[in-house]
Amino acid sequence: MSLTLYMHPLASFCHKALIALYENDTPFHPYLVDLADPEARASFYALWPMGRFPLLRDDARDCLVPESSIIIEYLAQHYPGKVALVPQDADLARETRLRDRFFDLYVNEAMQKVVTDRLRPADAHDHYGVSEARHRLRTAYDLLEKDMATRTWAMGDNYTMADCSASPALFYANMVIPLDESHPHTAAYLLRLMQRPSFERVLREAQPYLHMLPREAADA
Ligand SMILES: N[C@@H](CCC(=O)N[C@@H](CS)C(=O)NCC(=O)O)C(=O)O
Repeated sequence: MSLTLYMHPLASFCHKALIALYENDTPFHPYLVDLADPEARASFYALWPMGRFPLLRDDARDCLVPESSIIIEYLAQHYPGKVALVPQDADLARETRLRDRFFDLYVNEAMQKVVTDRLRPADAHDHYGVSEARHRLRTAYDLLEKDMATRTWAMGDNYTMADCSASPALFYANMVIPLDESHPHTAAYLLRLMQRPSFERVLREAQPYLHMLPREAADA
């Protein structure tokens, strides 16, 4: 087995890469990085000084691949499987990348801004930034609601990389601003994502760590 994924089972961008690996039953070794452990943190930073996971190591090709979208592109290119996560057609591939960016930048990162602010000391909250992030998230929900009224998956009938990104982004965002009755099509889409065996497995594996999430509504 040549692939190692440096990850944490609670981290949303790691979920995205794990979903891609599980979708195609790609063999890999999961390497849990505990950033709270000084030794583990130092070795991870020595490998990738940006200190962000997921990070993929491929011994067969002797390379290191950071960034969740690039990891999925790399897997699609070098370890393709039954699910074409990046379509062959150039226009469809570009549209898939746009939707992948949308979920990462406007849903996942907005959600993370709200959640990580809850971990800050009482005198260091960024109320303005959190309020902006919540506004961005609501705008993203409204745009998605229109799209998901007529689509099964983010790109239509075919499951792609954009759905890998959507899964953890919407799962955690739904805890920050519930989709409930206001965005029924997006809520139904999240349910479909959660019923997909790849994401079901990721959530099952994250279960023992979910209590670590900062849930108190310090930003409400
Ligand atoms: N753009 C990166 C983002 C990766 C990222 O933000 N990872 C978070 C976990 S979801 C992380 O490594 N956090 C650790 C830290 O910030 O110290 C990607 O798509 O992989």
